[in-house]
Amino acid sequence: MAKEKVLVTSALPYANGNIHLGHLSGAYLPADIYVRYKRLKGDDVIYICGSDEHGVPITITADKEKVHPKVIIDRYHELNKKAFEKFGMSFDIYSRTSLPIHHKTAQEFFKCYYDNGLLIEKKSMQFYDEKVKMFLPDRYVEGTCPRCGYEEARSDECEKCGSLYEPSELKNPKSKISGETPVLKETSHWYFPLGKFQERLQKYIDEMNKRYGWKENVLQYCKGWFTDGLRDRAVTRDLDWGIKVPLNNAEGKVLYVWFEAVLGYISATKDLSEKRNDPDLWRRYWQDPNTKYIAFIGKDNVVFHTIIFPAMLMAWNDYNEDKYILPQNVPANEFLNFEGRKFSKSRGWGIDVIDFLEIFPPDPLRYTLAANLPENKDTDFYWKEFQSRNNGELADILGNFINRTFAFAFKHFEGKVPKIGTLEDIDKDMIELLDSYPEKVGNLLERFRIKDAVFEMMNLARAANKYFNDSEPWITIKQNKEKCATTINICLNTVYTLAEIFEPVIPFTSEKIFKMLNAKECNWSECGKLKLKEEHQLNPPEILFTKIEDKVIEEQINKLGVVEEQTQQDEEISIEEFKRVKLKVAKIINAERVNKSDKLLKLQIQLDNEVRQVVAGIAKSYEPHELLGKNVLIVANLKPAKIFGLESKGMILALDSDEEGKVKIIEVDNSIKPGTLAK
Ligand code: B3M
Ligand code: ZN
Repeated sequence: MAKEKVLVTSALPYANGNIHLGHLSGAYLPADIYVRYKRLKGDDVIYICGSDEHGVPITITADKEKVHPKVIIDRYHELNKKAFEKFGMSFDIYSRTSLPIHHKTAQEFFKCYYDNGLLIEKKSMQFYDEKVKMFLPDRYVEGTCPRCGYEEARSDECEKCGSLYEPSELKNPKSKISGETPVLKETSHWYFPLGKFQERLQKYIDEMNKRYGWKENVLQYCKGWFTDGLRDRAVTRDLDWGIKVPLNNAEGKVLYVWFEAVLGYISATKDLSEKRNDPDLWRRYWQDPNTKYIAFIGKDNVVFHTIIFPAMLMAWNDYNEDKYILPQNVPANEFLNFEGRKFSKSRGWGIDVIDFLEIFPPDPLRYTLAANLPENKDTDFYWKEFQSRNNGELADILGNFINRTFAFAFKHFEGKVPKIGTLEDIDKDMIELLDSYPEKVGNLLERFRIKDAVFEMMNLARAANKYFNDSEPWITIKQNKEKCATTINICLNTVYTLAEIFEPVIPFTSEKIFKMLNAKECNWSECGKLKLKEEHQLNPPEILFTKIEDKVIEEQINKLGVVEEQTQQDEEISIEEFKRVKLKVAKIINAERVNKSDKLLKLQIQLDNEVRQVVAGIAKSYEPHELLGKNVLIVANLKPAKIFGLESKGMILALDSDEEGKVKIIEVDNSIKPGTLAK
């Protein structure tokens, strides 16, 4: 097969925090597995990544710590680079968007669009925080999504439903700096006319999908945006931290972080060219129509990689002789959750890669994550699953097979590869199976079905154990040494194949196995063949996997959520203050939905000798009939309010929402008389 030229990128993580396991599953591990496989195939691959060091995410973190953004990016760039290295990420370069080469590249793109009259200058109303006297871009404002009603939506983008909108459309905006309601104030920005590219983008995605099969989740996201219709997007922001807008009249304005971050892939490749002293390297990938460009990302970044970045490249190509290639595929993953909930640093939920690798080696983590990638739906990391994948699969299946094979070879054949003799059916079947594996696994990896590929890899180890058992070398060694030699020869060759086939997933282990075999990894086309020559000397076996004890896992589980108690310090109040709140038992005697609201229920509740109406936001958690006759706790002396035009007198107490957004009302035993005071 002809060699392919492959350019692979993984999303550039913001250098404002540690990489956690969720990041790995989304955009990094799958890419690394793919890249390692392509390299083994002998394809011409480069793998590009780096830190995203501008934008509001960085300045928010800097503000919190009261330091300059540079302090933040330097710290996290180094930490993340190290974490990735330890995890075995095989980037050709891990660059940074704060480098001059990147600033220059991004400004060139902006200038190209500007000079050719593509950008539109528009005055618009932007949120402005009068207290701190600054415009509030992006994530400095939080509010309710104008499309789906999600209450923690960003100023121009909703994480929940994925819509993009103008800041002025956001409902109930709040400044994240001062907590005040910001005002809208006029400012002027340059806009990229995304709408002009809609038809071409649709055609591009259609064609790529037809030729290369895009993932259904990615196509669905794109379809959503096209249906809404693409609109002009501001590519500048009022902020000091970032890449200066390369125009004279643009004081205090920088390029919008997403506009420049995607170009970071290109400048990182230029950075690699410089480091390798090969000035044209980047052009050989980015500007060769034969390059296969695969962009690995998590689902929250889809629009930027399937619509905005391609449109930017198309626009460049319209005006320049040196033309860029577009992504051939964008195999975005869904999210990995942690023990049933979202990763959350502030709640102490989840674990950073750096911390993980202090306790456990990288390969068991790589294997566990790979076996459970969120390829088509969100998945979860569970500590118990990690333990059982390590103990029950890596150690008991893969490790065990390699151990018993080596133990046998050393005990009975002086650590040398014994001679292969007459083949029986069972041997032929095993040899055939080995031979079929590279293609089987390769086909899956080519189509980004990494989880399935990993499953097949472990199946080969399962089949190998069965072959060993069924061949009974411990019996044949006494009765028919030639047959025993054949078995062990095939087993050693199977070890070789396993080391090769598993290399993309557990590279550190494969390296150890190659050392034990005293052999090198070969091209993928040689994988699965019987390559070990008779009499070849092996090295003594090493321990490949260590079992993880229950108590080690329990220790980790016990740490979950601990930060919550330490950092969330509640404000203290006096007993008098508390006594002002009248908590009373009330019986729900009627409940119905509120017209046009999917959140609210209208309840009639009975206190001692009074019936009141309360409007409660619990419609997503309870059907009206479930509530009838229940005794609940209410705040009885809350000021009456009008909710959705309905009078509401009091508030029903409920426990904070769980992961699905469901709340639980606080029920009181039915024998308690309504109106009873709680103290
Ligand atoms: N830094 C968002 C993220 O870390 C963003 C990706 C940039 S890719 C060019 O999820
Ligand atoms: Zn939304």
